[in-house]
Amino acid sequence: MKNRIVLIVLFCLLISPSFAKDGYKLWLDYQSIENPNLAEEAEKLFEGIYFFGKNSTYEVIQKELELASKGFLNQNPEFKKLNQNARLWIGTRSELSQYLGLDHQAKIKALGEEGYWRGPLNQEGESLYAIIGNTPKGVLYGVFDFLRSIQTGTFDSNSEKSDSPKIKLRMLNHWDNLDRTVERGYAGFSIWDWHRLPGYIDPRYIDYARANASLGINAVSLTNVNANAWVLREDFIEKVKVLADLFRPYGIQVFLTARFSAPMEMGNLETADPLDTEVKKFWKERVDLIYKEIPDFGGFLVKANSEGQPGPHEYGRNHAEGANMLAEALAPHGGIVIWRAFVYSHEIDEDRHKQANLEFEPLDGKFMDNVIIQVKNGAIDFQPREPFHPLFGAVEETNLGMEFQITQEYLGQATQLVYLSPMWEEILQSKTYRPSPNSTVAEIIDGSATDKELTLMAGVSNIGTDRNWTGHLFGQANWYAFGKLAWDPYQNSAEIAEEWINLTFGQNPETQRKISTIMLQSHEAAVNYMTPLGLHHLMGRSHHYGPGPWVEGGRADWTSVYYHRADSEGIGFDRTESGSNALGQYASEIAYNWSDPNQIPEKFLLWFHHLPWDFKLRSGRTLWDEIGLHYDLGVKTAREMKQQWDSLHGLVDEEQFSHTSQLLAIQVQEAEWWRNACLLYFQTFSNRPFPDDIEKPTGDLEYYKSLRFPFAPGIKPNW
Ligand code: BDP
Repeated sequence: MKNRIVLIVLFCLLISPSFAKDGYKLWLDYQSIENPNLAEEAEKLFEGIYFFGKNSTYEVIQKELELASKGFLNQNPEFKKLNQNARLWIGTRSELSQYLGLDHQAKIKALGEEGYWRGPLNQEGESLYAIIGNTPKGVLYGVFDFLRSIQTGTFDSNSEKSDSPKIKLRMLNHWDNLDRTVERGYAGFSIWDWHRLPGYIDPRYIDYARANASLGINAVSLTNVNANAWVLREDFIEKVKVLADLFRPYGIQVFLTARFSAPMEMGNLETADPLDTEVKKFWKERVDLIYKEIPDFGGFLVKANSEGQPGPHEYGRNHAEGANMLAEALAPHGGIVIWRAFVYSHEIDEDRHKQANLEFEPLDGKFMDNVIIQVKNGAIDFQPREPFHPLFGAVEETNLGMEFQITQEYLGQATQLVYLSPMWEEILQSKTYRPSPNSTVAEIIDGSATDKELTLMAGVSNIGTDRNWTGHLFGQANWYAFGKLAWDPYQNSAEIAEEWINLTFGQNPETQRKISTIMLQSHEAAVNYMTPLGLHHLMGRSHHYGPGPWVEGGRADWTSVYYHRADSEGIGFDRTESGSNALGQYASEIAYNWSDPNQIPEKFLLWFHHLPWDFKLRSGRTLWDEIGLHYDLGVKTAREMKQQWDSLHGLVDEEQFSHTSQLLAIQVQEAEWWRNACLLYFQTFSNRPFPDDIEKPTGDLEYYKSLRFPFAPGIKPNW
């Protein structure tokens, strides 16, 4: 009997999935340290930890150190008294002031509220290691960075490091509905279990907070921008309070989306006019009520007068009047309004590209100081590649924040491996030429070009209830990279990838090199097989997943054909002076250079120009041939990515391997689908043969047109 039990246990251990990596631990998987010297150094520190104070943030740091010590060294850490040989000192600058020289104190102070310093300290001949912030939050960031350095094998007890964030609000925007569906969410349901809150606390909330804090993400808005007024009800505020209380020690502030018509839906008012006294009173009371429960509530994120959402325009008021009304209610509590510049309405007859600038430029200087205008990275809508949004640089008096989309709505959702950091980096590094000739988007976002302090980078979350959080394992890399760029928008995508790979797949150089190659080419590959050379908005209209360059549902307004404008002569959207002149919304240097099809970067060619099929590109080939080549190159790169990955069999964990390998196989098929559908369709206009050196598109255009995705995640089925 006993033997049988032993056998069963052994068998269970052998097949136990607990050894496999299911992705739940994200980049916080504290694995046993292989390097003996590093293990010895770490052991010394973990055996003698001293906290210079007591607060809820230090409590969560203590828990993190316990987890880390067990993972790294298979032992519990020891928390000591100062005179008991404590070697790892943890505290704030003021708590440690008597041990720090004046210069050292000044150096730490200069790092600001959220900065940290970590490094060796010599005390009476004893060598210690200290992690010091100006606030407990800074300490928390320092500790996570310290742990990361051990994970990546780069920790050196003799060297120091200091760091501080360049952007004030580093924020995730969840597009989560109260019924737990997630708009454009591809990783299961919403992690906010509203039904069981406030009584039940899902352990995921804590792991979510840990993951964010480890990256320096310090704000989250919990609910969909297509907002539901219910979240402002007392019973929901109780639920939100529980989350806010859990996140507070991790330095994370909670925001909610505010539905502009809430005074009518909840307050029984006849109007939501922002200048109406009763409306103002409604919001003031609601805000006061929230702050009673959540004293550090962040404020509201608002989508107004866009895609059918209510807003001030209904009452003949503008965005500033709408935003300021909310800002006035929030200001006494230190709260802010994040007002979105993504304004799409069918009422206007202009190029959709121009709408945000048309509505917001005239309001420059009219927004209160506690309002930030949150601008999507490009003027259309999170397309696989967009030029930067012309609002960056166009206004000087207004706080501008960046909105990136982490969830891959238009980039293969949670099925395709697309590392988004290079796309974000391209935007951040773009020269705006305004306010000064050398300004870049990053400098506007971090306030250095505009002298602004209230700065923001937001990312539309890709997180859901899937065991691995993001659906595709590599979706984690996008969450990770977003956090890193929000902390420092000048970081390099290759370095971020390298760090994430190290934390996720370990330190084998061959593995690292191959995965890095896959990641760094993945975005360009997707652009090539979806929307090369500045084409955009070619996806199917409802699901935003596969190709749909044709008119769907019989309406041509603002569908793909509106954007690509293919005809027998040529293809592309003329946004120069002879067309919509959206180009005129950029700085004159850009408008001038890009209005010449021979000068504009070819990646934006058809975004701004309608050109003949035989137009000659820099390669000497015709536009038609180049389009074909790009689509084909996208497919070839997807195949290479799959081959590279498959060569890692045995080098990465089996579960990670097979998850990614299967998804890459689908990605290859879908790249082919995009190429075939788009090229066959465009050929009906160009009437030209495909270039000789590409694999010829196969399949039946009518079949591609007939494909529907009624059950695609993230959308409500359109019966
Ligand atoms: C579009 C999405 C839509 C969002 C909208 C937005 O398709 O679901 O509501 O953006 O950002 O890309 O408000």
